[in-house]
Amino acid sequence: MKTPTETTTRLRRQTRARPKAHPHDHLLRTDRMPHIWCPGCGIGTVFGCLLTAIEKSGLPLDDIAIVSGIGCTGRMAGYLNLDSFHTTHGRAIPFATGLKLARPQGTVLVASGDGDLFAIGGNHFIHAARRNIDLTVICVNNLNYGMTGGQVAPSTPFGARTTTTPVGNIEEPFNFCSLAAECGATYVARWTSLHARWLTDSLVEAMTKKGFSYVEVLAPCPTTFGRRNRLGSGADLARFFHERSVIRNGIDPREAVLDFEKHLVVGKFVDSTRPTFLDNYELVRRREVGEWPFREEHTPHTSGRAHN
Ligand SMILES: Cc1ncc(C[n+]2csc(CCOP(=O)(O)OP(=O)(O)O)c2C)c(N)n1
Ligand code: SF4
Ligand SMILES: [Mg+2]
Repeated sequence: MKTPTETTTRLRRQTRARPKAHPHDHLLRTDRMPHIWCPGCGIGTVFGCLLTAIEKSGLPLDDIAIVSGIGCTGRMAGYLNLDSFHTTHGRAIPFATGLKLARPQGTVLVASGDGDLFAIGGNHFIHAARRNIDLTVICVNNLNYGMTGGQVAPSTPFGARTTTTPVGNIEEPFNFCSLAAECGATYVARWTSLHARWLTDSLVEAMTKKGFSYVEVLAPCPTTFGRRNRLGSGADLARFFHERSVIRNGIDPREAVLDFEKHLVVGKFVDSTRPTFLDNYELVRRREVGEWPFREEHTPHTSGRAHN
């Protein structure tokens, strides 16, 4: 018979050998840990919200695929224990479009950075939104190219310093939410990485809704953007975004401005319905569309606002 000391030692060893599982472990490729994200980076918070949203959505895990491009955010797909694809820079949306068209019953998510989705991949974004491909696109907007050392991006605020704009950015950035809405996205929302509950709810809504959904998250990149602009740690940067944020659900996305001096507009801006690419494909395939030019039976898309 073992002495109490021997039993305690054995139990300790067992506990060490089998660390307590995290409730999300089954969604993770734990063999890929530790992840590459820097301390204080906002991507981890967004990733956590995405894991919770996947659980909350009730969607069968075998039916969800996630696609990323290249960048720090682009590492998300590779850490998820789903059908996940880490594709080439800027090409996550065309890859995801192919998946959706080949297997329409599946849910296809895209998670990538502001540079990947709106610089090299910008053309794919606008056409996927116009076609209303049934995808959920999650953009971690950290205002720069984090992975490659902090170059200017289409999101970098006017005057901000980056490695390629050392004395200040001379360009005006895009308002991605307005762009998405103008191109025909049927769900558009923006949060900061500290709006965890709102963000999680938006992700659930977006992934369970039919049509092109866009969810943007303003997130700190302390290592490249924050340091160069003397904005402090990741926590300081997250607080800087959160303190300036104002929730304006249902506002016209053109007015959902990111003014870092005054206020950063967040909220759900668009929640509307129109036929998806596959709906229209079926109509045309079955020869159920009238002869062009149509009369009253055809309704072109108009950007719909979210309900408060
Ligand atoms: C064709 C091609 N061009 C350039 C690169 C280099 N590159 C890798 S990631 C990246 C930008 C990443 O920025 P973003 O999408 O904002 O992601 P973040 O790292 O900020 O999350 C670039 C330019 C590449 N991998 N492939
Ligand atoms: S470089 Fe920036 S975006 Fe990339 S992991 Fe570090 S803090 Fe995050
Ligand atoms: Mg970025």
